[in-house]
Amino acid sequence: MLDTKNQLKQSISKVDAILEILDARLPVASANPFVNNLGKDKARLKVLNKTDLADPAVTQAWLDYFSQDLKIPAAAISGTVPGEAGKALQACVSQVQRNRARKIKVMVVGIPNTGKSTILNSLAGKKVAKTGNVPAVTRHQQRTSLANNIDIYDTPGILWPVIEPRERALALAVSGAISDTAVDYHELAFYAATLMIARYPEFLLARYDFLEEAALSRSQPDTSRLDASQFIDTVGRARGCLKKGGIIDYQKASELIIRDLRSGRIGRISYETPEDIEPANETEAHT
Ligand SMILES: Nc1nc2c(ncn2[C@@H]2O[C@H](COP(=O)(O)OP(=O)(O)O)[C@@H](O)[C@H]2O)c(=O)[nH]1
Ligand SMILES: [Mg+2]
Repeated sequence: MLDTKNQLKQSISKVDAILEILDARLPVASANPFVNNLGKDKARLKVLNKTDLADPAVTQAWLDYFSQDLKIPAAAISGTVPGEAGKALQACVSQVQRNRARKIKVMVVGIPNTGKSTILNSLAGKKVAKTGNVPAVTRHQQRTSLANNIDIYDTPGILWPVIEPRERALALAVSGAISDTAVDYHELAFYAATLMIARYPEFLLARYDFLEEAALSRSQPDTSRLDASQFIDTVGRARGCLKKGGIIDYQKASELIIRDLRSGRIGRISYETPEDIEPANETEAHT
């Protein structure tokens, strides 16, 4: 890991600006903790990507938090929407003193699955990087020359071990940053259900119309509301995730819920808010 940190340090020292790609639904958990430190003297833009999947109000709160509280320029985009990546790049390079004779070197950093390759392809206007909902498809650093005298460097998405808080690791796993073979769906579904029951109960009612409104009503005391296990159980039963003898297949039910959440079918959901982070003021503390 020290090695990869040194590599990152070297790569950063060679470029003029950093385009830091984050998942808008989890902009702290999806950040590489070393970039804050290694990139602090560089022109940099925090790109909150996949905003189409995130809660718009929470995304706005993150933009305010980064740009006003932390004084780090930030932009929210959907890399899959034509033109949006270009706007982010523009905002990033506008911070660099331009010397027209020299190329501007921009490095794209980000953990797996945040959308680096999608953004790179959008900037290049053609397919230069492989994309996919599979972590770490980019293996080597590659350079792409763009118009406007800009060279962009794509780095492999390296995932840093997130040890705590546990929620951060779980948010990462739900986002797809961690290989699906390495995740425990039941724990993920429990985490996701807890979050959605607390913050997005109306989305759950709309998606899973067999749920009883009273069971998710905010006006009910917590004890009479559906808890995460009961929720998974109810979804499993209603959607026919059953084993022999009519026993709920928790694995299947959990996978179904995670698939629904990942695809955006439940709604635009953010996993972290600035309030979740601020009390401990941890954002920069890890670096
Ligand atoms: N909904 C949505 N999906 C996106 C967006 N950007 C990328 N993706 C998807 O996220 C997955 C990972 O993207 P990719 O570019 O391969 O990520 P990388 O691992 O960082 O290079 C792919 O399935 C993309 O289609 C976005 O803005 N919105
Ligand atoms: Mg990639």
